[in-house]
Amino acid sequence: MPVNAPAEYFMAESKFHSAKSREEKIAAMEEMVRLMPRHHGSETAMAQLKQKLAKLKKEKGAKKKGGARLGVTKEGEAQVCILGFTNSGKSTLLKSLSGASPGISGYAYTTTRPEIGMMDYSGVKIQLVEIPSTFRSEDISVCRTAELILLLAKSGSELKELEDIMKSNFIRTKAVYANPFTEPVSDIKEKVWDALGLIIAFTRKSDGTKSPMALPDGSNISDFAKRIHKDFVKNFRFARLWRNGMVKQVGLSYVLEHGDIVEIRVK
Ligand SMILES: Nc1nc2c(ncn2[C@@H]2O[C@H](COP(=O)(O)OP(=O)(O)OP(=O)(O)O)[C@@H](O)[C@H]2O)c(=O)[nH]1
Ligand SMILES: [Mg+2]
Repeated sequence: MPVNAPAEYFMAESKFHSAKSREEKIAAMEEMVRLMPRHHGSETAMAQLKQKLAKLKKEKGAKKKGGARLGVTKEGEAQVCILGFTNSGKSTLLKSLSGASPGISGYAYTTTRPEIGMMDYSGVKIQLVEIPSTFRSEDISVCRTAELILLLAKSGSELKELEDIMKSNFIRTKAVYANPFTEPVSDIKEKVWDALGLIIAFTRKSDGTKSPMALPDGSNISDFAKRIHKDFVKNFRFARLWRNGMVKQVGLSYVLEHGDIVEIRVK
């Protein structure tokens, strides 16, 4: 059993045990790999899990040629997949949100491999992944472990078709919908951020410098401290918190709000 695994890990594990198909098992196991803490104590468990996953995938993809393709390595605070039919403006949006330079053209299926870009939201990095519209299972499976899917569609029927593609690939990741031909890019950016359910709190060092940290909405000082250093909770004395120009002293269970500035004091 992995050391310090979050509750979500055990939920994924129970999903794995109750999975009825191999696809569902793979999906649950991919989630387990994603959720397993990465530290020295979990290395063996992680290696075993990855081995099991590889075996499971091999059974499934025996007909596939050319070896397994690597997925997209997660970077940043969250991963968002951009899913849509060809010429739905995926690459154009990826470029305007992240500054990446994917190929863009009026021809169909210009993007043939997942294209990656990093979006900055108030100093927090969000990874964007354009999924090629050929919807190969190895590409679409990136969506399974992403935090969010951004569906680009020009009509309700297109949207419905995209949802059906998700369903048939056993993808249950939260999704939001946008039409880049009618919605301003800035609105789409806000929509993505809102759907991620994150807040930004700032760490404040004793020299007064601040740096942003993204946390799930509802996180408390303990969650915040853990992200800085594992010993911060153990050695915690109190935290100083700035909110709306006021400063107060708070404890580990104090719930954070977007925009809070926090300085942790340790023993
Ligand atoms: N008017 C308008 N045209 C757009 C918009 N977004 C993309 N386009 C055009 O639509 C065409 C396809 O855009 P892409 O961004 O390459 O679309 P894609 O979904 O990445 O397409 P593939 O990768 O080829 O499947 C290009 O000619 C773009 O210039 C938009 O918001 N408004
Ligand atoms: Mg493209």
